[in-house]
Amino acid sequence: MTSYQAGPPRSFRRRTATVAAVAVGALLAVTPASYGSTAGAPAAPAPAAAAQAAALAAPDIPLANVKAHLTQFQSIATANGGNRAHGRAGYKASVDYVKAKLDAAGFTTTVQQFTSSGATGYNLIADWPGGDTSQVLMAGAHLDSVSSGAGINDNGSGSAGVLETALAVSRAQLQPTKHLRFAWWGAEELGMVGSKYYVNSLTSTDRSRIAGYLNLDMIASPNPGYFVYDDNAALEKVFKDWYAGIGVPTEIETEGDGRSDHAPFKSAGIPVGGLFTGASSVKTSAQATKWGGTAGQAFDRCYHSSCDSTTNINDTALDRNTDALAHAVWTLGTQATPPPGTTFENTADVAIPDGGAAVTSTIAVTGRTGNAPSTLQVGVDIKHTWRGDLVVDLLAPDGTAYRLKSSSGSDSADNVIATYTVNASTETANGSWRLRVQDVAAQDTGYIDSWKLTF
Ligand code: DTR
Ligand code: ZN
Ligand code: ZN
Ligand code: CA
Repeated sequence: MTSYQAGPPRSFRRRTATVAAVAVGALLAVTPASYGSTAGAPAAPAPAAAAQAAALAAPDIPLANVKAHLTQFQSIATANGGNRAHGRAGYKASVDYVKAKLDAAGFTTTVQQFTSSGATGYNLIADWPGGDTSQVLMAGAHLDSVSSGAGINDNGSGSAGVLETALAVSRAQLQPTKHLRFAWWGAEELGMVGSKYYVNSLTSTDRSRIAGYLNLDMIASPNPGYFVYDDNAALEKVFKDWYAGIGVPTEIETEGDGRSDHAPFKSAGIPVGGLFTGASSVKTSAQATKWGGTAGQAFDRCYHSSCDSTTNINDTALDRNTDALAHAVWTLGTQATPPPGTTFENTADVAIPDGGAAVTSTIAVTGRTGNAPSTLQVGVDIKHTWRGDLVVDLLAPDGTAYRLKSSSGSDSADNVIATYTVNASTETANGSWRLRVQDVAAQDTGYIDSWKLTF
């Protein structure tokens, strides 16, 4: 790394104390206002508000109801050649079953047709009337199986979990602040065809109105693990906190990138989260110690096999994951939409390697509509003993870099504490924004103390 030569000889430069060990990367707290931390988080709710919040706690979803849907999916497969695959009668019969339940419960349902591999496919979309349609919270699951079996864990389990959560919304006559939309995808097993078709069919405005998408794909594996998607810090936290509340440790879902219906949403810059209990990978002994089950055995030995039937289900996992989804829908769906002029802040310290590689800190912005403003305010607080070493950029969700500060060797003053105005009007507001900082000269070090975006 070429050290910066201008300025006083290095021997005269102040050394810095070793920066305390700091967290690196994105840390966002979920706040009542949005899927990102906001400056000046709201004070503790007044008793009435606390009572209201408590009143909005999700109900326990009856396991028997969820299993009844699996029984129906099994019957449908048995009556239709043993599967519920794309292009087969069993898939359309599955759509008809789920749609009938939702229509009877007061949802506005839409069947979206598409063609894949020469066969007609169907997505089922169910909107719960009400809520702010500029803030849409979605939950979904693929309804199709592979052709070799009934697909009860993959993915009758996710489909039934999403369905029963939707029906619980109806039973509660929930009046969320956000608009709730539930979806059952076709042709996931052919490569997320249905969910890709849906996302691609949205206008950019409609896409920007989706505050988050929660995906359930395989949530009741017989030898279950408890995995939470880590694609968005705030959504991940909602699920992790729920599981922590029942004393069940979770792991981040690592094998799924791009492997289920959250992928098209993530590619479109929409925050995604989800739950997973494992497929053909093998449970380790450490995992068996924390979760029970059998080490050295696949999470689901019947993955994509004919034995993926109603006997291929772990009831505890099915119950927990469905309750976790309900918690997420109630929690995220009833959060107040952030008002204009909202600040999103990340206060996690991130060490900046001396004369080394750039580091980033992330803020996941949601709850906004449309594009960012032409006068986006970027507040930066970097502690450093020679700020001339530092190059600072803002990275938009699509990766576009906006230079905030270039290095200037002679500037030996401490710290970068400033607010920059960026014309970000061509950038979608929702998404993961990053602050990128690089120390381009040896000696003198520091760390990102905090930064914030005000829309
Ligand atoms: N591709 C999914 C199963 C799957 C495999 N890994 C993950 C990770 C996260 C969700 C799903 C999956 C399928 O066969 O439907
Ligand atoms: Zn599958
Ligand atoms: Zn699946
Ligand atoms: Ca330095």
